[in-house]
Amino acid sequence: MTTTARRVFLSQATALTASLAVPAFAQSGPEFKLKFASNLPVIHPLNVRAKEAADAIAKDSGGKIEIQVFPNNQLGSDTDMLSQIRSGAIDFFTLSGLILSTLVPVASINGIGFAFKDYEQVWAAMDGELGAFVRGAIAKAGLVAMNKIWDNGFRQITTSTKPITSPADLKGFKIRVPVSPLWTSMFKAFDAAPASINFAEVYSALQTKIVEGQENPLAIIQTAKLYEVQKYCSLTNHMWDGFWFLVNGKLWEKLPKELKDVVAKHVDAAALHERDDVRRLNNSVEVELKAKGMAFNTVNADPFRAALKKAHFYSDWKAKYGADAWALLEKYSGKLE
Ligand code: X2X
Repeated sequence: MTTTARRVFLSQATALTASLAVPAFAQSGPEFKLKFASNLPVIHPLNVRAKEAADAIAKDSGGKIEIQVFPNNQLGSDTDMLSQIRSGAIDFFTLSGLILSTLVPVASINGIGFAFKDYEQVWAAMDGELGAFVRGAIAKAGLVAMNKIWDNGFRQITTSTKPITSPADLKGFKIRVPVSPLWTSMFKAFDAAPASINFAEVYSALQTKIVEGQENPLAIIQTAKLYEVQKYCSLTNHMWDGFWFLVNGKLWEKLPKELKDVVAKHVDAAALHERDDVRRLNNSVEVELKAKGMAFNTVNADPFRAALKKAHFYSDWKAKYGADAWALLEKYSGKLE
């Protein structure tokens, strides 16, 4: 080989090696550029873990899937985002089952007042037959719910005016609730005055005193800084709430099997991490919230449960969900009526 020929050969070889070393995706860009949206602050574990899942999915799909994360209602309120996930304007969305119930009625069943006593019951139900039943109903509405529901937590009542110690304290009380018939019905059963407001508007509704109080898990009271506009926190644990990780149905059909597997694997793994994070936060954050000036009280759940019974809350909702769904709830929660 002459020197020139050798040089040409080497440069061709280098070019060849270089082109082999560059994965296909770097030349063509991702095949699926997708959007994930949520209503929670960027520092909430749900968004931290969703971002981790997005990174793992990008890597494991060889760059074929890119997921952009939009936290904090950047793309609109829950009501807006529910329309967007249905139309395909967004691809992934974490939504409380209770709010999803405006489209899939049975999806609110886990929020029945004082049903679950602890996380052991919650995960047995939601990773078991009750969760499977709800996911089946979600699928019929054209959305796909990943297997593992993400934790929001047991909900507590905060107020700017007084602690809630008994159902009597809720009489006429102006409380913000998320947009969901179950929430409204439950606080009406306590004779409160619930106002349906999307989370995007909650801080300002509290700040401007449109409502006196709201209810959310401690992790949200902390990460959304609701302590800045609320004084009292009453540990009612009145319901457990979780976020279904929803996927637009048409996108899911379109995704090849191996990419579906990559998405499901990382999203469900992230859900389990998020559950740990949220539980830890809910258990530890009380001290910080006290330091920020919130006053805490515990309550006895019995009179609250009795008030709901008296208002026919349980029997009315049993009739709405149907005996089959109700039996699945009670399988895990124990008898409620
Ligand atoms: O809207 C709420 O209060 C929140 C953040 O907990 C839900 O998404 C249900």
